[in-house]
Amino acid sequence: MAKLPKSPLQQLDAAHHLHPFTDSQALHHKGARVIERGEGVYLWDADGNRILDAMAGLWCVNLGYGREELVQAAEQQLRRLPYYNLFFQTTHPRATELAATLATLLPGDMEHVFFTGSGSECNDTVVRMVRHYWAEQGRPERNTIISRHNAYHGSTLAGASLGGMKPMHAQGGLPLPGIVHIDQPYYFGEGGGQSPHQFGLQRARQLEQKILELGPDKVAAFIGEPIQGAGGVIIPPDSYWPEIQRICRQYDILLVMDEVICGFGRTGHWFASEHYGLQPDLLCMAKGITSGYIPLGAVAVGSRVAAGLIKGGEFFHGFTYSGHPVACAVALANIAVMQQERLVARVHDDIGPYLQREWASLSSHPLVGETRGLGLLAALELVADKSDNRRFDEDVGAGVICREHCFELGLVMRAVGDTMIISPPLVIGRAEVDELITRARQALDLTYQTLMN
Ligand code: PXG
Repeated sequence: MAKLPKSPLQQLDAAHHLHPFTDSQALHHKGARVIERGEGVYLWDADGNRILDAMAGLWCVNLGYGREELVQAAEQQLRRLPYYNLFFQTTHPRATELAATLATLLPGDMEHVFFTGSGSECNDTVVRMVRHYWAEQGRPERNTIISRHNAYHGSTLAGASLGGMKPMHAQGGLPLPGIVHIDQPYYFGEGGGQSPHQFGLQRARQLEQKILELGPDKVAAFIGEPIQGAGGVIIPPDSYWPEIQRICRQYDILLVMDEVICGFGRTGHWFASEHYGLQPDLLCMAKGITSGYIPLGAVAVGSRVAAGLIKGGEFFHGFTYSGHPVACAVALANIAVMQQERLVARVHDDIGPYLQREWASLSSHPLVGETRGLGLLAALELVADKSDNRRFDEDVGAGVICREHCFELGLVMRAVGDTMIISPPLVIGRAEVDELITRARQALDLTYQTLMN
């Protein structure tokens, strides 16, 4: 591809800015893609191109761009109380109101929340909280946490350790001690000829094997995303989560659901734990809690752990920006809009099923081995041979080729290896879904031409 001259902003960026999850050398060669503005489900780049954002930023802009209600909430709070903290026996009205509002939306007996500034901080909080909880129960040896390969739980030391991303572990000697992994419930990639039901049970029972191998009295908690997002929108077979919950209960292991992506309506429920009939002990949220307009995270705590923490003296943990007042004000406004516009029901009954029906139509494409989805999450698998779902060699980079064609066509769709994924704003309309599908199909056609030439 011919190299275009870089704009002054791109030059400045290359000179001074180190980006997250980015190969800096490649970026310096090309120049960063500059996004300048957003409205609804669309973005505009510095060249004036309009792009349909089928990833809602990074799985977070659930109300879409340009929502005046959220801007107003932030502005009012900035004028009234731009900052105060929640440490040392203090609160401010927005944090308390948000904690109480979340308690009405959360599944099961979750009445308490601990605020953080991000999803990663939620998961660091989880590690410290479950170990503190068990220590206070007189069981400090219950400190190992079981997670899954190819999970994503963030980029801090604890988040990246809980995550199961091999390239992340390879940089800097992770995972931390006391964090171990079992296999993921990825049926398309690893089902190996079993029925989905059998495969789901088999992968869940790896948890039991791991607990027995470690000794049940050494295990503090199991953590999982209801649907793995960054790992490739991996939707477990229906048999998986009930079996995980059964095993956690049998061995008295705390169940932690990381709903940083799945929470706030993405699956057609406030939280995906409801979809799977789960009653977690802890639940992490971030991203959609403010539609990504401002950073905020929260760990919801069920009655058992909350009772232990409340009795257990001071928990020496917290962040300067835990429950930042402006973030809490935006979260309250975000939830109010979701309720006024009945967005969760809309995803469940209307736009979710519509998107899934249209998305499934892509399965007839010669490059597509499977489509899957729930609510406004969806994935498709690119394959070299549809008859036996043989995948492309890794060095072909089929997913990256498809992603680049999407960009050329004005569509943001992510590639995780050769899995193409979407997670559009919850406010997306039917005509916009039609446009998304049309562009995705065109991108698949162009990818086919590129790969077959
Ligand atoms: N848990 C889950 C399930 C996530 O998806 C985090 C925790 C960490 O959240 P913070 O706010 O610390 O980033 C995430 C974040 C991707 C991608 O490429 C996914 C995330 C973040 C950045 C990129 O899909 N998820």
